[in-house]
Amino acid sequence: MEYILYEQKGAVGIITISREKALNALNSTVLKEIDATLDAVNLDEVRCLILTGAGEKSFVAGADIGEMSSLTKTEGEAFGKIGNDVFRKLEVFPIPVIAAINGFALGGGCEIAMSCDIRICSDNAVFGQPEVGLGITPGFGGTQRLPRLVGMGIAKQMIYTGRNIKADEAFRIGLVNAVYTQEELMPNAEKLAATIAKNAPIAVRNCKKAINDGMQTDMDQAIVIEEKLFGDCFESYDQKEGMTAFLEKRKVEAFLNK
Ligand code: DAK
Repeated sequence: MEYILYEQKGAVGIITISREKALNALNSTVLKEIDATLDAVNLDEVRCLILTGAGEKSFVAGADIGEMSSLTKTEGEAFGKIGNDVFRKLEVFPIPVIAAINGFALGGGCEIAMSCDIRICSDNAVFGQPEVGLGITPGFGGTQRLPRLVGMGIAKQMIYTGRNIKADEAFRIGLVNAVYTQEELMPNAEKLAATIAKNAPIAVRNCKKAINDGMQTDMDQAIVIEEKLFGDCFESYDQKEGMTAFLEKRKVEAFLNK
């Protein structure tokens, strides 16, 4: 891989986008490498992923403007599809993905963070959808995921003005769950990932699916989705171990993902 580092620490996988010279901007190679990295994650061992950017300045400064500048309509659509496919793969990835946002998260950078399950950031993080200033709309899901996360009014204001916001404002509007110093960001991301990874993996995966699928439909159907995923946990080793441990007043020995 040219631009992606992948490290597995126990049950946690860490994907680092490493194209520091261009502030980790997403060109088509970066997008394809993220896709290939996700395909290679060992889902028997890894129970939570962290996505971050290399360096102390930028998470992802957007899609690569140099690469996009000369695209035709057809090429633009193809570029958009590569990005949308990989962002959607992250969003529906079977295990939770935490975005550890360590600086600029602009355009496609904000959008890739929004495709993750949970966002935490460092105090130097900057968020924004500046696309209208470049003559385009957000193209990697920003018009869809931002209003779902922060509400339509705030999302429209951010997208129509193209104005950037800082970490404290991102926290206030619910775009990120927590803000840490730069030094504390990754330790806290790993702590959060380890806490998730300790829980019953089938249950955690089913929670992700229930929330994702249920939020796209009406409550009557959403409840049915939940029922099925709830039922799916039963007869598993982990369900039996979790409940038996409670009844025997002992700690769970281990969840085995089966
Ligand atoms: N693309 C390419 N290179 C970038 C980049 C980007 N998005 N952002 C930064 N760089 C490069 C700079 O060109 C510079 O390269 P050199 O000149 O050193 O070769 C290097 O990174 C350092 O950047 P600066 O010198 O500008 O650093 P500063 O600290 O002065 O400023 C900045 C940092 C983040 C404020 C600034 O670099 C900046 O404004 N960057 C652009 C941010 C931006 O507008 N991002 C949104 C991009 S648009 C689509 C799907 C998706 C999208 C579009 C279409 N389809 C469906 C087709 C998504 C669009 C976007 O994300």
